[in-house]
Amino acid sequence: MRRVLAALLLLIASAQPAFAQDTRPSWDEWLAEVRAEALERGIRPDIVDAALADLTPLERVVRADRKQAEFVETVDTYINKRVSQARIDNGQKFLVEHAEILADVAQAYNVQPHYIVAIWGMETNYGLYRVREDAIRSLATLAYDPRRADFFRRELFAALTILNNGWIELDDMKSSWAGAMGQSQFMPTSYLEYAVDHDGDGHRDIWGSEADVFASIANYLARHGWTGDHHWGEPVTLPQNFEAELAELGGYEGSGCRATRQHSAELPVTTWQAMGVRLRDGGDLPHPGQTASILRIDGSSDQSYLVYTNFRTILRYNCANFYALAVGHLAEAIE
Ligand SMILES: [Ca+2]
Repeated sequence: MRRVLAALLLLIASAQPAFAQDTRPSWDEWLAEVRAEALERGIRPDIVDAALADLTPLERVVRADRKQAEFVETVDTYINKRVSQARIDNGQKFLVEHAEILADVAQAYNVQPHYIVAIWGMETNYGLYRVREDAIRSLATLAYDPRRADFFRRELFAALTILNNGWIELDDMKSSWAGAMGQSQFMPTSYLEYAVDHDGDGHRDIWGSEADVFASIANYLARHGWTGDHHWGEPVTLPQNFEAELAELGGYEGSGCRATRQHSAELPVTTWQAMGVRLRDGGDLPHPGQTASILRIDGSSDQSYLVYTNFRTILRYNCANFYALAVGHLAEAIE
């Protein structure tokens, strides 16, 4: 026991950083183990060899991961930056350009075209922003890094499964530094679950086929509870006594992803109307037949929104209220 204590004291005294790093196997040892597990999971040897032989970690991926700042922006700054006039113009252009495929996808999944295009616009600026990293290399780097090793290891095996299924070629499997793939920015596990081959060529090509990109986004939304004739929400004003009345009606959500914890309980729109919630221009709340939550940004009463169930579905794509608000505003602007 005394020896353990001495060793601990020595560790504390030495200026070594995180000791998780010290106990890691070398990259080569680790990679050999990943290869063995991939084969065990039934990935074909030629796929394993092509994807993992001579693989080296990507230093800039780890740097990008460490740099992810918790930057503070107001909701207005965030939305103005991402819902720029140029992005609205492009969204309208692409909505017309791809009208036929979008109509087909919208019908198949019951998701309105302008929401599909808005998510595509937010994720990769309508595919104009090309993700450039090799997905396998980025994922392997982050799976070796101790910070979120388990998460990325699962994603790495999902990516190998995608290659094994022949849905995309290794050289075409590009991602962001964090492993989000293609124009719809799907992590490999989401891809396995939700990506769709809509143009019927045998590939779920979220990198190069607009039909597949649109159908994959729509399928993701549909499978997370999207209602095709509803929209995202409304900017509203709250009555003076809002917090006290809300407390009696169930208060805040307190569960789900980080963003939904800022949502009030979900109640009939008529209840909010009776409480004195109004549209920001003073009008009555539309859609009395729906249910909705109140979202207050930083507890400020002039940044409040009535959000319908579709808003929660957008949060399943990316659990950040600012993101979902930007998607909602962009979709409305390009409709
Ligand atoms: Ca396809």
